[in-house]
Amino acid sequence: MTKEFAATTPNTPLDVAIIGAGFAGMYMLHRLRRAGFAVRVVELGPDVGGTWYWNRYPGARCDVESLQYSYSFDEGIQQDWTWTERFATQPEILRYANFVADRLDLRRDIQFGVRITSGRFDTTANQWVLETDSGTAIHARQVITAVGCLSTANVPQIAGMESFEGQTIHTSDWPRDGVNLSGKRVAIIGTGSTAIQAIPEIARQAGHLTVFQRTPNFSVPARNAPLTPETVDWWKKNYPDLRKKARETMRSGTIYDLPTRPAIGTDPADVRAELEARWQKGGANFAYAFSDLIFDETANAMAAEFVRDKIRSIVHDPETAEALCPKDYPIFCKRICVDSDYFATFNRPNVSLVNLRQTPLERITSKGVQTTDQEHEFDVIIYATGFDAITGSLLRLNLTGTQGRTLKEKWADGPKAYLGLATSEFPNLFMITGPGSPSVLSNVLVSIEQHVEFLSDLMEHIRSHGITRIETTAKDEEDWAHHVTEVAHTTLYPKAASWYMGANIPGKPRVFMPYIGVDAYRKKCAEVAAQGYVGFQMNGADAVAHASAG
Ligand code: NA7
Repeated sequence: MTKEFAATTPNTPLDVAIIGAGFAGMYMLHRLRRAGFAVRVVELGPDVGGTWYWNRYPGARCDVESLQYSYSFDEGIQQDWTWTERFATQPEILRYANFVADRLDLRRDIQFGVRITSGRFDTTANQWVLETDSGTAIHARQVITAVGCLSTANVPQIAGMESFEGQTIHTSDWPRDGVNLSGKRVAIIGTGSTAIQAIPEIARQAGHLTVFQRTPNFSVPARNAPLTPETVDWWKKNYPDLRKKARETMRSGTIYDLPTRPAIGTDPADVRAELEARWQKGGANFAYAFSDLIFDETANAMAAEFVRDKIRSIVHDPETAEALCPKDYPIFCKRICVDSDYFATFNRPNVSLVNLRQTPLERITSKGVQTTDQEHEFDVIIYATGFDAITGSLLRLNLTGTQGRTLKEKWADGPKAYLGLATSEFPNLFMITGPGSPSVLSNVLVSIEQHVEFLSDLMEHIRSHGITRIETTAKDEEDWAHHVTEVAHTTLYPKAASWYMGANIPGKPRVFMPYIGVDAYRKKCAEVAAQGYVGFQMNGADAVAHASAG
């Protein structure tokens, strides 16, 4: 039964409206409610879970180990939930989200099935007015977006798409009742992490699976396995230290076996032995084999060649193997994929690869996919074409700031946000895992907790000082954006045309969006808070003067 929510009005606004009920929105709600704020979450979907609610494609899993991809803020939750596999499946993660929502009784303050269609900041009342598709506006003093970084699908514009007479599915909007692929002729377009997880599973179900690949990806084996009770117990017992280590000392917010030496200067045989050991161990730990892999092109090339050799040794058909080998960008500069049997799947008789570099995709027909050399006929076409990452879901909110510009207009040349948390002209608006924060280059649960805790402290600060309007400055966000770019350019990341750069969306500005370094970022935020939230200008009853970070 849908709960009725009290109307908000300019005279009875919420203290805080949160947009999104994924892991970020859930924890933000819990923190603010506990601190006594009048708060409500508005969520488009019918239940909690965010990306894990929607991404139900076969094989969907988290590529961060489950014992680390979970909340740490509540010892009871941490101890009472038990993960079953090294890398959790989507259904298990969604069960976890529901477990937390039940335990903290979150749903009573979540309005489900409502889309924010637009929003504007009322400069007289110093509050946001969010318009919804239900026709009822939501008034709130502060708005916090928790819309996720990978939640607006990239549906490519391919001629003839609407003419296909079979079933069309995007992996991020997989039908909740599942899809019977048994015996069917199935196409999958895309070979990013999603497809790399889905392809082995779909190949087991489909009559025939044809993979349309434009750019091959680097992938390492997950070596997924059930967790033993001993492993789980050890983690639970040591959680306080382990969580602290992940938060404060790891670039990614995930505990990996950190490198002890650079690849350059190490005997090549030792380099290969170390890479082999990590390949056998499985997971993204592979990326941390040497300290210079992400900084030095020669070192990086050694790891890339190691993976290409693995592909060549796994895939029987030499032409297919070569087509699956990424060659034109450094390894680790697009998200490293973590798979279960991906490359071996191409040895199956019911799987074929179409190399779109050789025979480009021309259009979708009523029967299937037309490439430059032939028409391929299908019953189902699956688009595993990714997301309008990091900014897509923020821009879709259609928010207008104090200068009459929408966020999309303001960010026409790329997003600029102070600490990835706030942007000038948009007072009283904060973003969890926004552009310029570690977001997708981190264990996102760790980043979410850090943002939520920073923002709840900030909300308490402004409440106690009677602040009614808080806004960052153009200079502070400019300086931060410059710093984000500067840090990125100390690495090889910008050398790949990745979705970190916006390169997967035609017309999207090419700006490196995530901040590299969970540990450094956390320190910076703590300093900002300790200095009275330097970089934010605040006005209100106390008229507290806050200096600019510049
Ligand atoms: P990705 O990593 O963006 O992958 C999308 C794939 O779709 C990629 O192989 C693209 O090829 C391909 N693509 C996109 N548009 C087209 C068109 N028009 N024609 C052919 N192929 C196309 O998205 P994922 O969902 O796999 O992963 C995103 C993240 O979600 C992942 O890292 C996890 O963190 C969760 P391209 O490389 O552009 O040539």
